[in-house]
Amino acid sequence: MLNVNDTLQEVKDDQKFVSIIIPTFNESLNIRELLNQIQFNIPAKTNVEIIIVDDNSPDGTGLIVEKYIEENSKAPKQKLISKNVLIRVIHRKEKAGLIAAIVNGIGLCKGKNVLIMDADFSHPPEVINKMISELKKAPNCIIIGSRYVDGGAIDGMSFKRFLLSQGANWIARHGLSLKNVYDPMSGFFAFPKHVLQDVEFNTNGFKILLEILIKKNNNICVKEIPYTFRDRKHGQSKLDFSTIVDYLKAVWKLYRYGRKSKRQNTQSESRKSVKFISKAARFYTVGASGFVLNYIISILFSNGILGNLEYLQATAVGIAVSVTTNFLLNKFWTFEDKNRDLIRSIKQYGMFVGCSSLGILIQFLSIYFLRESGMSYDISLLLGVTIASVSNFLFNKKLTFKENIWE
Ligand SMILES: Nc1nc2c(ncn2[C@@H]2O[C@H](COP(=O)(O)OP(=O)(O)OP(=O)(O)O)[C@@H](O)[C@H]2O)c(=O)[nH]1
Ligand SMILES: [Mg+2]
Repeated sequence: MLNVNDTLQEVKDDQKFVSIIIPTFNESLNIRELLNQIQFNIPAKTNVEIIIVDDNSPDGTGLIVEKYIEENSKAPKQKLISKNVLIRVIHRKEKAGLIAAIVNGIGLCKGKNVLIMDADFSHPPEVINKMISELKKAPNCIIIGSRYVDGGAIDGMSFKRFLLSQGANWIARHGLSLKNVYDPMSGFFAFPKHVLQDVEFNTNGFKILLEILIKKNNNICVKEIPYTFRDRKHGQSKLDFSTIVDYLKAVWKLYRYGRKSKRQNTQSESRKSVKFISKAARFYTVGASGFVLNYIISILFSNGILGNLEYLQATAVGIAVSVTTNFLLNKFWTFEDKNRDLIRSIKQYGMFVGCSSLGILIQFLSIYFLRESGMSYDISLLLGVTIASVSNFLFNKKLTFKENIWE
């Protein structure tokens, strides 16, 4: 069970202005210096509580903090480091995930506001001062330390990590419709505790801010202040393949949450990104079904079960049947076109065949140009098929079913 060191009498009823919550796992080389620097950067006369939430770090991070408190307390057994700063440690039994650790810290903190940061110096303590003053100016806003607004930067991150971070950020902003937030993946942010009223955390992810923004239906004031993210000072990253899988699972859960709550509010799905993605998913599902059908029909017409055609004729029947079923499924299911007028449908069918042929031509040309420019055949083929499938979808959306591209 949790063992919470909150025995200090001075704070029993005293609400701090802000609780700085720092989850730790194996941060023994960073934690002392971090605690020193945070205290150095707290504005005078602001009552602050620093809570370290440690998941029983094998390198003794939790115990190091205990010792730090003991050495620096004003009096024995007190955890008050200076007149306005108190430090506490929450010792958790085992490593049970970052969001769980942070939620645990928030549940036990005494601050009116909460500030979350990492322990590895990726989040510079010098910015805390600015965040606290923003909290004072905008008491109902989430203040986000942002790498992606003017003045923000990333320093010393490996190219692979940079790509992962950019990819994850893109997915969050576009897939979850958070376009007005530039750094929804930030782990460095502050907010008034009341923001979390009626927010229930249920992803097992790494990015608690993302979950807060989605659960507030993106309907909360957000202020981003720039900072320079630096690679961790000491110690090892906890980011591994399972973190990426957890992230994708969390995004999927939040995506469905957003869709459900939007439906409840508007009775129908109105987010353009959601419509676009769901239509693309249907279009490619239809394409896959056509591929299977094409194969089965061609075989059945060549081996005597449905006919005894020459292989080229059997292939032509397979193509004709699958193009027709693809068209009908896309018309009535993918693009939900209820109009059954025969002439209109025949025209649409012609356009569908034209767009599909254009897709084939685009595939040939892309592969030709990529291959001739020196790229290997397998990569050229992969890119060619991708370009052709995307253009096939977009052309049919725009030209056959007369929809705007982005909806
Ligand atoms: N309590 C707790 N803290 C964790 C856990 N995983 C990571 N942390 C802490 O959360 C913060 C962020 O973790 P990092 O390992 O720095 O993750 P990252 O910033 O994505 O990756 P790097 O900076 O490359 O290490 C650090 O302070 C870690 O010590 C966990 O399971 N439990
Ligand atoms: Mg880090």
